[in-house]
Formats: sequence, C-alpha cells, structure tokens
Amino acid sequence: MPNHQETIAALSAIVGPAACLSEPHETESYTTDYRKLYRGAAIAVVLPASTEQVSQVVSWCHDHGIKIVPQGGNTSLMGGAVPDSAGDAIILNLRRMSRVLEVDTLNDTMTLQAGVTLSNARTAADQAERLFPLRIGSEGSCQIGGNIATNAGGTAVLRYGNMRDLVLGVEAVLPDGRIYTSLRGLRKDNTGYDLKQLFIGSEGTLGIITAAVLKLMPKPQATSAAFVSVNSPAAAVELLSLAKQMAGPMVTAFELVSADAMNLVCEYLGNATPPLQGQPSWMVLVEFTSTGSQEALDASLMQVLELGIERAWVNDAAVASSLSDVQAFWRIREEISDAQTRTGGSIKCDVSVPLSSIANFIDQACQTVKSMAPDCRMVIYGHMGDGNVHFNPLRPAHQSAKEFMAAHYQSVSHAVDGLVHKLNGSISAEHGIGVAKRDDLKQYKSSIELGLMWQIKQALDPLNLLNPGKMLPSL
Ligand code: FAD
Ligand code: 2HG
Ligand code: ZN
Repeated sequence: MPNHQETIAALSAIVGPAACLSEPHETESYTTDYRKLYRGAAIAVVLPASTEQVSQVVSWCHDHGIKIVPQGGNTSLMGGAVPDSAGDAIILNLRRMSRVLEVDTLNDTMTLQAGVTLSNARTAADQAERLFPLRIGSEGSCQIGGNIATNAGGTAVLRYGNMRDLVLGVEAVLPDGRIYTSLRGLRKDNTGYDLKQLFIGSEGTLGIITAAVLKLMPKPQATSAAFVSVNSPAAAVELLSLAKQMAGPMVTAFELVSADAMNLVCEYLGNATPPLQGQPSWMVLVEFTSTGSQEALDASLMQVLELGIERAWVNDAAVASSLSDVQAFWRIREEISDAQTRTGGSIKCDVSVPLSSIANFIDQACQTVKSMAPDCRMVIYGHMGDGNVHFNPLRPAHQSAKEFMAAHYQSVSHAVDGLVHKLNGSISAEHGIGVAKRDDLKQYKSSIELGLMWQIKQALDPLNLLNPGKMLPSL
C-alpha cells in the first residue's frame, strides 16, 4: 500500500499538481458536507479534466487499493459525498469536467460532461429554445453527475419525472478504470440489460459518471401559479386530483407548505410577507405551464381554483399576476430547506407514500410527533404531487439544536419511518441514503433486496473501493 505522499505524487502526475489538493485549508470544503454535520478527511482532492484522466486515476487507485469518494457539487443532504474521518480515501471531484458537449435539437437531447452544474445545463437547453426540466433548489452548485448518482427529484417531477426519466445515456468509469459508455441518445434500445440504469441512483458506489445524454422538452411559453390555502392535506389531495383531471399535463408542480414552514422561511428571508393572509395551516403552491397562450392557461388554473372553492377544499388563493410574482412564490418555496439548515436541529424525513395515503400519513405522523416532542415546529412541505413530503420536525426556538436532536432524532425518525413503512412508502423518496439512512435500510428492505444490492456491488466493485460505507448497510 503506498503512503499518502506516494499517492499524491502518482495522482498529481496524472491530473497535474494544481489539480491534486492535499493541504487541509484546500480540502476542508470538500471533506465537509453541505449542512456541516459530517466532517471527514481525505488523502487528497483530485480534480480530473477528462474521462481519460478519471480512468487513469481510478485504475491507479484500483491497483493500489486506494478508496475513492466520488463528488459533484457536494450538496447531498445525506452525508453521501464526503469521506469518513479515517483519512484513507481520495475525493474525486468532477467540477473541472464542465463542458456541454452537444445540443441536438432534432433529437431533443443534450450531451454533457458530468461536472456541468444543473443551472448551466438548464441554461444551455434554454439557449437552444428547449427545456431541461429537472428543478431543485441546489441547481447552482449540484452537478449532472451528482443528479444522476442520486436520481434527483425536485419540483417538476409531477410533470416530467425524476432524473431517471430524463437520462438516455451514461458514460461511467468502472471501479477498475474501464470506461462503460451508452452515449447514443436512443429512446428505444432493447439489446439486453439496460446497464445505464445501474448507475442512476447508485450514489457513487458502482462507477464514476463522467458524461450523460439527457432528454430535452419543449420550452413552455406560459406559466401560471398560485399559492392556495387549503382546508387540510386531504383537501389538497382532492384538489390535485381535480387539477390533473381538468388540466392533464399542464399541472407541473403541486407543492404542500405547512404554516410552520411558511413562518420559518418568511423570517429567514428577512420577514418577507407571506403570500396569503390569515396564517392558513396548509398551503399549496400550484404551477401550470404550457406551450399555448397565457390567457388559456390562466383560465384553466382559475377554473380549477373556482371548483376547489365550490367544493370547500380551497379557502383562499393568491394568484401570480406576472412572472416576477411566480418567481417570488418559488423563492419562498425553494428557500425552506436553507431556512432549516440555518436554524439547525431539523429531523429530516424525506418520505413518500401512495398519494391515496398521504393525508392519512400526515395526520398520523403529526399526532405521533406532537406526542413525542410537543413544542417542535412542524416543518412539513414538498412534492405532494409525487406523494413525497419533507416531514421535518424542527427544534423549538427555546431549545438548542444539540439538545433537540439528542432527545428526539432517533425516536422521531423511527416513528415516522415506521409509519411510512406500514403505509407501503419509502423512507427516502429523493435524497438517497448516504450514511444518514444507511443502517435503517436493514429494517425497511428485505434480505432479498439487500442481498441483490450487495451482489451487484460485488460484481462491479469486488474490492469495495468506491464510496465505501455509503448506501449499503453491512449484512
Ligand atoms: P454530491 O452531493 O456531490 O453527491 C451526491 C452523491 O452522488 C454522493 O453519493 C456522491 O458520491 C455521488 N456522486 C456525485 N457525483 C458523482 C459522479 N460524477 N459519479 C458518481 N457518483 C457521483 N434533491 C432532490 O432530489 N430534490 C430536491 O428538491 C433537492 N433540493 C435540494 C435543495 C438544497 C438547498 C440542497 C442543499 C439540496 C437539495 N437536494 C435535493 C439534494 C441534492 O442537491 C441532490 O441530491 C443533488 O442531486 C446532488 O448533486 P451533487 O452534484 O451536489 O452531488
Ligand atoms: C426541497 O424539496 C429539497 O426543498 C430539500 O428536497 C428538502 O431540506 C429538505 O429537507
Ligand atoms: Zn425535495
């Protein structure tokens, strides 16, 4: 086994000394996760500039038994992109591989290196008069490779699906350095196992994603949005069902926001004015988009809201009257996550259940959590249209994050996950497993599922060098 200096020298020779960082002040932001809950250590942070360099680095590490933590924008909320404190791994960060390689408007695809940020990918599509529809709050930092490795979701999944639905091809460096590629941009290809699917959602445990072909969509010409006060989560589900029946694919987003989530984010944004008066207990941000006229789209949204009022599901609505109103609504929604990060002491439960059970889940989970931690703030929000809510009980203002988490983290997350499991749901709808949820998988996945996951891991990475200790619980 080479010592650290030998490893740094060998990898510097491949990527260049300026792209192999090993001083603590240079590596700290890469070894610490976004929420600063996980602080690890690394031999070096390696920044390759091409697939060939990735292949050479991985091959050298394979031959010398060096562990690798693949990293994109380091925005994982599950501690998935940072090493542990042993200091015996390198971080392979893709940020220098940031080129959009091709935009093919006839095939409605774009091909990019994995280190392109999501916002740059969206801009490239926009410049070609197309839409790349993945939309998440971390878009300025997260990278396409990270989005694929986590199968990211976000606020437009209701209409366009999650990352898995948007990927047509993947190029990945395998744990022994070989390069797998399916960068063909085909919508139909039944020539055996669809191997690219293995890398989507694999959280860096099976290969380093170096490039991808992504689907492009027609660019919407009209957007209508409203913040709507609803009677209850059950009323929100009824409204969603009505909207889908009446407006079909124009329904692009349907995001639930609880009163505590709204109060928190408005305070975080410097006492922003909430969009609805009277402190409603439950709100939804509804967005319709279309390639047709603005007038027709506005009329569709109004029709749905009027019927919702008639049926007593909707109490009130603030309808956006301009694009800047729409943007202001989205800012409120997108900043809820960072508002919690700044406050600290948030028990994150990123859960999904069938839509038909979501109201029941929220009611039961609220009662259970309130009986365990009566003063906590019920920050509940997210992608109700996908059956996915961020059920994130937050520390009360008078209690420190440390005290709150020590008293309640284990018991509350187990109670919520247990309820989700009973309702046929998932304990991680879109953020993945990382280290935060790794050991919980034992309880919620069958031994057959876990056994198959390990068989796949061992087939591709028998030395367990890629992102060890992440996602897969020990058997
Ligand atoms: P990283 O955090 O760097 O890595 C994530 C995982 O992918 C790690 O396991 C890492 O090893 C692996 N990985 C990264 N790059 C590669 C690669 N090239 N090859 C192989 N493996 C790789 N997520 C959602 O799904 N929906 C949301 O709405 C959402 N909103 C967010 C809002 C905020 C403010 C923040 C901070 C995060 C949010 N996230 C959301 C979580 C996060 O942004 C996503 O998981 C994102 O896809 C991660 O991308 P990244 O490039 O930052 O990956
Ligand atoms: C969102 O939908 C993200 O805003 C982040 O998925 C959720 O911070 C969270 O819990
Ligand atoms: Zn989310």
